[in-house]
Amino acid sequence: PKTIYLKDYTPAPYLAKQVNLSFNLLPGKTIVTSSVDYVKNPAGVSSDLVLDGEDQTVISVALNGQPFEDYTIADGQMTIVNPGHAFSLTIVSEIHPEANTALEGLYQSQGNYCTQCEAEGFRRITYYQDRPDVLSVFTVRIEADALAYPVMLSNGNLQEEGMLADGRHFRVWHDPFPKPCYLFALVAGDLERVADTFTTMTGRKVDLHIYVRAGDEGQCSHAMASLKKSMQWDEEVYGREYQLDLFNIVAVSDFNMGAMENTSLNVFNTALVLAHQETATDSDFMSVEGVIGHEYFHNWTGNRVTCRDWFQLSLKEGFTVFRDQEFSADMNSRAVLRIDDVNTLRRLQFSEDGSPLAHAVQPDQFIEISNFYTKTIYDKGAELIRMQHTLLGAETFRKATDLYFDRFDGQAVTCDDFVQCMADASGRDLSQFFRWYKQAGTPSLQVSSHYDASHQRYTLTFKQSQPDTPEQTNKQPLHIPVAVGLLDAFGQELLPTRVLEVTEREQTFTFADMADRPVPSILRGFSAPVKLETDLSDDDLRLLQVYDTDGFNKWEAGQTLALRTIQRVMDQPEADITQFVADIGTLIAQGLSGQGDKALLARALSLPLLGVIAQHQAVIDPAAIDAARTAILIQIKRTHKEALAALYDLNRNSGEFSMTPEAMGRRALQHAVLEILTVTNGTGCAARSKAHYDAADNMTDRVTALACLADSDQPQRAEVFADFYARFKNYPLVVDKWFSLQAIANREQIFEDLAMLRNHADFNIKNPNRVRSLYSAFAINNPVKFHDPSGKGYAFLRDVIIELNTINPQIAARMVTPLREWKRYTPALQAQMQAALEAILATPNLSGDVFEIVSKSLK
Ligand code: DPP
Ligand code: ZN
Repeated sequence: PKTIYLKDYTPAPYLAKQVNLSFNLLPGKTIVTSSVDYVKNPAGVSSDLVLDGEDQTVISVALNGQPFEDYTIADGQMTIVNPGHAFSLTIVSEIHPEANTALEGLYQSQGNYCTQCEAEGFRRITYYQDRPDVLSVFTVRIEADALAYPVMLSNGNLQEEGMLADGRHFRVWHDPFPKPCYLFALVAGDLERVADTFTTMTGRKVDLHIYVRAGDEGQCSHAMASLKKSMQWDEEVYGREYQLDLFNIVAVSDFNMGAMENTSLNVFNTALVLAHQETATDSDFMSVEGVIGHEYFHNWTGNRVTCRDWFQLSLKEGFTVFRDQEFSADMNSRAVLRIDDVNTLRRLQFSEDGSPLAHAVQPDQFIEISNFYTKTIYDKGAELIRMQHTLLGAETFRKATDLYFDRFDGQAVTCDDFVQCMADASGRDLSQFFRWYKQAGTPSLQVSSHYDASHQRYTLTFKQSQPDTPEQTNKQPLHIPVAVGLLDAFGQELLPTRVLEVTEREQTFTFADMADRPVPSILRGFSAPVKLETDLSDDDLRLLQVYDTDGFNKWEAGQTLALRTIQRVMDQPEADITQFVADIGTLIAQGLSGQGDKALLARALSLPLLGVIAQHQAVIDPAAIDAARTAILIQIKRTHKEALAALYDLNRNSGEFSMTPEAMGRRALQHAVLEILTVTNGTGCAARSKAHYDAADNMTDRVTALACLADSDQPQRAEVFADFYARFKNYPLVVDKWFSLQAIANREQIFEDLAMLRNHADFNIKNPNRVRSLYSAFAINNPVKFHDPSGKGYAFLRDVIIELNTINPQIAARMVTPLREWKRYTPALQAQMQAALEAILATPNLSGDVFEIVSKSLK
């Protein structure tokens, strides 16, 4: 496998003026005819036309209408030496979507045809310059059997349709906006349509269509409502209007990723479209809203302005994640969303940044770009945009994005171009800030405070440091926005939030006229993706936990106290934790008094997850972390049993099901309380969980009950899991939950359970959702058993990676993630993880995807 470098970028030798594609979808094969008008690119450095193509048989080639054979094909590329200044090239090839299990290019999902071209799937459809900086106008003709494939879609507007002989029909689609080929899409199948409309800010009517399998129409209303909200939000917040008359969403069951933003024809994993209270949890509803928004927002950030090359992936992904996060924050509770996003960032992105796979938001090199759809590119990338928003302020940030769209609409640009717009609109120098894009690793930010009573002066001193990461050492200091507020000893706010800009390795900020020592609330809203180390006392944290005006830091103070307590118990199992347990009692009492936001209280009552705690450990021993965490939960339960039971009762489901933030908060709080009440897994715990299940009128409550029963050996466990399966066996997305909830069980029989699930009639290695529901759920969300000292957990994952290597290399490579941090574990676990990685590396015919992740992990 070959490494590709950012520094080697050169403009494409030829521009594609227009692309005509014709698909003849036949039983057992598909014939693709591509006719492209090329002209030489004045900026190009070569005069050879080099086209990418894979997994297809070329039937004929014609140059300017004449049969042409003077081309060579080698290593996935067709080369034509010096074809001239302007010419048309027609290539006819044969592909096999029905045999495509990699789910890249054109493939079938449950008998329907669909495409996934990002990043490099288009080359599996036809020979083309498969790179995002070649933009062209596409016209697409699709022909298929009219009965089997009544729906035939591509990007843009329907131009022509008609019947043909032998019961076949055709449609022609035209997208007038030039686009890179990764945004091309085609769908053909037997699907039902849910329709609505949206009127844009200039009064244009847009038809909105969601296509799903027959029977799923009743699960589309949330997605449709989310789409309309997204369109309106983008107009209001960014002044961005949708440009075409039609916007399609198609839901498919077999999909490598979450969803894809193809121009006017978004293709979605069903998991991110379908949502109904009976079959989807509150968190599923939130994901659907967020991802519908995300893909819609790509219309401007990704499609209208696209990436020059794949090193710029975060240009569109980081910005679009930031946009979808802000959209969700505006539609729901901002503090809750921020807490959940930061939890994910810490658990998954910080761990990536600390692993051999650490890479910059704008990386310098890759082997397989599909391996770079990472938490770093997406979520850290979003944090970089958020910091620019913080540094500029909302108003100037908006001016900068206006400038960005204005300057680059219809172009393929770089992250540098984006930041330059931020700099130009604000008049600020952001060159130091740009280091965030180039330096991998999570920075540490140490803060120490000093109060000088005689001068009534308070100072905060920050020290930043950057860890070494693969191929990067001696990093430079970053430009870090630190949002700070000050409280007095009674919890009154002395100084509302202000943004300190830390640019030096060590830097002191002074606050004058402080009659008493204040308590600082530092990094409000998590204003920068750093590991903050403070010298705040437990008492200071306790004050922030109760009084901070910043919802995020209020929660964060409690989490820091929890982390300190967990560490104390890990160091000394008999440690006195009565103060911490009493503090939890105060939170419970608040809940009983009916004060405060329930969603926030739910999060305050939840101890940090094992994956977050692990980030604070020099050597990770999952069983030891779990033992300490569980011991604390047991003490909380024993101490506050009655109060917890009362809080549970107070938040019982009363009346109609509702999706309001208040109702979701109530369910989340009940979940958090039930989790503590059932931590000992005894007979009473099982009875409680079973009762919760029996009273449930929605999927959130059912999943809560199953999660609380998962670790149990009581008879209710089997009863409830069996009932759940029987009720929902015809809903694949719910069956996924059934798999996952068993895979996360921390109990003795887990390896027998895993074997049973693997051999279950509903398991399907070719369906990525099902594979994730078993293997990712186990390896990521069952850390104790995944890291079982026997090594059985690693072997289970190793075997599926080897099996998937030939079936679906992208998914196989993704599955390696839980092994990549192997060097951080105890020596005994390390050795077993390393052995699993080496066994994978020794597999014959290893795909480039898996090779890259495994070989880099082992370095
Ligand atoms: N570009 C896609 C997305 O993130 C890839 N799945 O929306
Ligand atoms: Zn995206």
